[in-house]
Amino acid sequence: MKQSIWGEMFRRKSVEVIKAQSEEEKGPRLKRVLTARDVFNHGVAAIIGTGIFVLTGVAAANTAGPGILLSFVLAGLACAFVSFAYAEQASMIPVSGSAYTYAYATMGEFLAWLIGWDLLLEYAVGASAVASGWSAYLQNILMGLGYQLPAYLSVAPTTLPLGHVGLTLALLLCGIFVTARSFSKGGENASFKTNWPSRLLGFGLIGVAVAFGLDTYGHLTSVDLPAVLIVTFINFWLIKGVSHTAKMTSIFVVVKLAVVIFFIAVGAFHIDTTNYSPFLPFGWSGVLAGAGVVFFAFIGFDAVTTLSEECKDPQKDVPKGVIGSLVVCTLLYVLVAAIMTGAVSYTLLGGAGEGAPMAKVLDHIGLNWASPLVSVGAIAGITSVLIVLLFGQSRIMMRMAKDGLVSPVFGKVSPRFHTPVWSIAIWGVIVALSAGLVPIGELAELTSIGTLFAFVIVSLGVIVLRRTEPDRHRGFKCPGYPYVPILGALLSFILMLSLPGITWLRFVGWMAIGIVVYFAYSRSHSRLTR
Ligand code: ALA
Repeated sequence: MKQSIWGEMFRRKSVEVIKAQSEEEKGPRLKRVLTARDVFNHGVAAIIGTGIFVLTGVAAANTAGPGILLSFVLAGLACAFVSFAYAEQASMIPVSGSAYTYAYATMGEFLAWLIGWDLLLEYAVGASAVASGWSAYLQNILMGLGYQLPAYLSVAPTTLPLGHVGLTLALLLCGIFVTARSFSKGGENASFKTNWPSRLLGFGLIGVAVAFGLDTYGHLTSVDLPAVLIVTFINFWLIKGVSHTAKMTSIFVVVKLAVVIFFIAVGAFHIDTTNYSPFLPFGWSGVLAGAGVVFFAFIGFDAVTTLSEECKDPQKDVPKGVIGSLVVCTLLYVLVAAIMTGAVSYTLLGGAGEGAPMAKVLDHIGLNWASPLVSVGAIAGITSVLIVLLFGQSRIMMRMAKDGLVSPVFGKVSPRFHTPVWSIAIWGVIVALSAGLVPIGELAELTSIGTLFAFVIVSLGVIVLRRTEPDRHRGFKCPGYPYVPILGALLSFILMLSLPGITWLRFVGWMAIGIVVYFAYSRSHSRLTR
């Protein structure tokens, strides 16, 4: 019996069906090779990166002052509540789609689609932001060695009209969908006679997008080449397989942990408590705004859940990995923030070199020899974040493709490498382009708002599942139910509110495009429809 639109939008997949479908899938599959240690590494690999190595200094100098410490505590607390929600759902639904799959089980297809679409902001846009941070650090090192890249190859163009780019992409996507639909409607019998209005509309939209695109091209004065190259390199590596990736990330994790611990150990002896006064030069609103900025540093603990289909024992190891990696990184962050703002005046963390605050602090306390060391740690750290985000993106898309909500191309697993090659390659190209062409600040905030939205939904999902599937076995149970998930959702929403209006506008625009895509393609192609 055909369902109403409403029925289709809110149809859910029970946990049983999700698990059964993932087990029944035909063709080459992902390999279950990862252990609890790999999962923990993956979490730390995802968390410590651009946020702590690049954004902390700017946030302390311009937004929160020494109160950045409290910003870290606040953001960490929100993430802790949310991590319990992720852990509980990961222990019930051990497939790789993360928040997207959990939403399918709890809130229905439409919201699941929106979360999947929204997670593009966390993973793909996040990876672009992280790649820009990587490039900044690399150029710092090169400059120390006396090399400097020409300006047109070292940064994203500052004058790129983002509204224009957004509109171009939106029109292009809509145009492609409308055109594709006009051809698929009626199958082989589709003729220009019956489908001409939608075909004309589709071609028209594509035409306008091309015109906008050409106009944007005129603004391409420079490109961030190192960012483009690192994304491309990592994607080749990801295609080779998850055990290769796990080995590479664990080396990076060791290097970056060593650097962060070195910074804490050395910096602790140079704290001058007068630097903590005034503690809140920008007031409590500064602390809240700072939390919105440094939240970026916590993003990634949830990415552990995208590993579920590649773990030997996902129901136990994934919840442990999510919570364990978050706890360790939060402790390190609070210590780093205390030392950064205690060793130098927060006012010195802005201005020139603001993208490398740890190196700046070490220079200030007279350890100039150590700052290249920090840069190496930062490069290692940021590379591992990039690996995890690009990895996670390909796995979520793969899951959405298996559910029929995006093209099946994204779901194809290579028989040779056991990885979703097309999903990795297509997203690799998109992320490389946006990393090369869009400035980092804009990207980081968009990533944060997208991630926070997913956090709200995952937190509420725990409550829904406790009601709809009260008896199902949970390898991990969220403590303090229902207060902890409610607080997780609430704090995440408050952090969303602390982000600037323009970020909200972009977020709403992005979701609006997602809604169009759902109605133009995903709803009719869903595996549940078929
Ligand atoms: N938490 C990750 C970083 O800071 C995204 O780079």
